[in-house]
Amino acid sequence: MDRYLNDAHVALVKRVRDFAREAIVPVARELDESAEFPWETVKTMGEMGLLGVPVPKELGGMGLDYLSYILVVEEVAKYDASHAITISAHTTLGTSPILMFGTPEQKERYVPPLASGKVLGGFGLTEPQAGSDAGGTRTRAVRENGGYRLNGSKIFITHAGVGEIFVVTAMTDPDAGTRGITSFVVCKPTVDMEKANSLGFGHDDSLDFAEGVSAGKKEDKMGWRASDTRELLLDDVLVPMESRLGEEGEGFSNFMQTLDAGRIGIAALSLGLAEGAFDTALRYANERQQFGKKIWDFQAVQFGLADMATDIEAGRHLTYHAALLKDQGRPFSKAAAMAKLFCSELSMRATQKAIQILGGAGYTSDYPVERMMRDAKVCEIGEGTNEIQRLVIGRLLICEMAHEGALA
Ligand code: COS
Repeated sequence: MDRYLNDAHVALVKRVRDFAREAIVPVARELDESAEFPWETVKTMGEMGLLGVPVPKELGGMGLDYLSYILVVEEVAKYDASHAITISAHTTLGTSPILMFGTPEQKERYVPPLASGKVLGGFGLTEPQAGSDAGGTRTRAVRENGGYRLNGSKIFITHAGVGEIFVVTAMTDPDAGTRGITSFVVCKPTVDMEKANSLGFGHDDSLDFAEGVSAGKKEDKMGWRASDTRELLLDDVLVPMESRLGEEGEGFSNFMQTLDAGRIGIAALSLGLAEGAFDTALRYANERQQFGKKIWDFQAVQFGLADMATDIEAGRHLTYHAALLKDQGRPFSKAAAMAKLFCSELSMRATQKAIQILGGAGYTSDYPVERMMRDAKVCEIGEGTNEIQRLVIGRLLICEMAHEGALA
């Protein structure tokens, strides 16, 4: 992977790997069982700068390129996907829309506490009636007293409980379809104030908490169990004009761009999961003896590992390539959808294969591969189902063909 990575990338990966092995590995299994949010390790990730990797230094981030951020998500996911999605949802979904579409005042106000890891952020898009059909939002924002009144509810929102700053979407003009959707920044206090106060992380008194924004039901999930997923309720929330992110009607196009970038993060997370499962299977195959020899010596096992390694190599090229395009300011929507599609399916194949190689041991929680398989499944669903990725790729292929035809 030398063609993609420089010395700084390699050093960053090593720093993250050392941290993950020392701090995340010992707690990952227990956190998965208890479905508790890992406040302590997330605080450390914030102190290390991992909650603001691609954010400019002057706004409290590390000021690194997007590829660095992708490498961080991948490396953390090798050890625990819940920690990786915490970084990913916070950075690409919570922080980047403000960075990309916010006014200078909004950036100054919200980005530093997010990027420095003082508080967690999230993105409120999905609703009971608006999932893959992201334009079907029912949440309404009506102009009132020089601001807007918001009513609606969002579901499956990462950090809706623990987080404090959210970008949410609402319909300002129901007759205008996707062009009637607008984004807003809303704040609410964390649900775990006691923890936040004891750790000195997760709460910022100076934020403009709006009456009526609250966390709803916590989801009991199959995977990503230590990440916080809940409803985000908007009950008669009055926000000032300055809370609007971008112009009225720009919300749909803006969150599509946010999702394009987020999908590279999910590709990286999936890739990390596949790599973690592969490493476990490789080590196990070299230790486990059957019929008087290491199971590695059986061709069936070697072929399985060879397939996994080949898949992973291909996924890495797709993911790093998409990140590189983004860093170079070139169009990357198709590359991001391809990376997300391929890597999420790869992570399912790799984690299942790893369980098969570990046999009965792989089916128990003594090894991380069963957790990894549960964590992998949602990568085929979140930030756009794989059916949506195929649709996005298909549409872009047709656009490209039409464009080439026009040039001919
Ligand atoms: N970047 C910028 N603008 C985009 C865009 C992108 N990637 N994709 C679409 N747009 C624009 C279009 O150009 C169009 O603009 P105009 O109104 O100026 O013509 C507008 O957005 C509407 O686009 P489109 O007609 O393609 O919208 P559809 O309703 O057909 O929806 C899909 C398109 C299905 C691709 C979209 O709804 C989608 O991605 N759904 C999945 C959502 C998702 O990932 N949810 C999970 C969230 S987890 S946080």
